[in-house]
Amino acid sequence: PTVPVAPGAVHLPGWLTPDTQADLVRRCREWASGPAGTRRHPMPRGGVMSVSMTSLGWQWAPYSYSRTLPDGTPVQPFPDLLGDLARRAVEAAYEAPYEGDPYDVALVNFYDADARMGMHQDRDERSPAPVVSLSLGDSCVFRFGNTETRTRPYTDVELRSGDLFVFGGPSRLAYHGVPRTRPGTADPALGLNGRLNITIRASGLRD
Ligand code: MD3
Ligand code: FE
Repeated sequence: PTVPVAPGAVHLPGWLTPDTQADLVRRCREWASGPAGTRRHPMPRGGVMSVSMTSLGWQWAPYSYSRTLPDGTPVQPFPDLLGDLARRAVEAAYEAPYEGDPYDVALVNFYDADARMGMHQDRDERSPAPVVSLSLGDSCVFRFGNTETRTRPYTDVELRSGDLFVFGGPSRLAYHGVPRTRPGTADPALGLNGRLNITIRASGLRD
């Protein structure tokens, strides 16, 4: 099923098969154990994010993109697999061929039981291409807001393992966040303790 949540925002529950989910969990572990590793980034107004992140293709540094980590470690290449998956995801969501900028950045976000993500906009990309979000493991409450403020009105959506969410058009700059996960809701067969979210983006940047 395809569930429109707002103009340009489309939720496709259960889009990933269990086999693809298991394959992506395995690959996320490999990417996270590479030289650039996984980081909890500092926040703009102080403190450190509770979500651990691995960047592929470009490092979200934060809060801009770079080909290296702050200590100079090169970011791992963007996997072709994720580019193909993103294109197929957008085509499934909008039921139209994708003709936008090439997908070239992924952020792998790992949430333990206490991790949250505050309301924010994603505006570091230089491309209007939709953001593709894939959820694995524990369910979460995803809060989808408006483009003006980080407060109400917003819609809370339950995201479960295997769900696809595509954010394009007028929704591309909407505030959004993850107020909580639901620890222990992952299928034990997936072998994942917590929640993984993969976002795939077009940076609109060139070297
Ligand atoms: C709406 N991640 O990485 S995914 C992020 O579940 C991020 O880890 C959350 O927000 C997570 O920046 C939410 C859903 C998502 C991703 C990007 C968006 C929603 C978005 C960009 C624009 C609008
Ligand atoms: Fe975001």
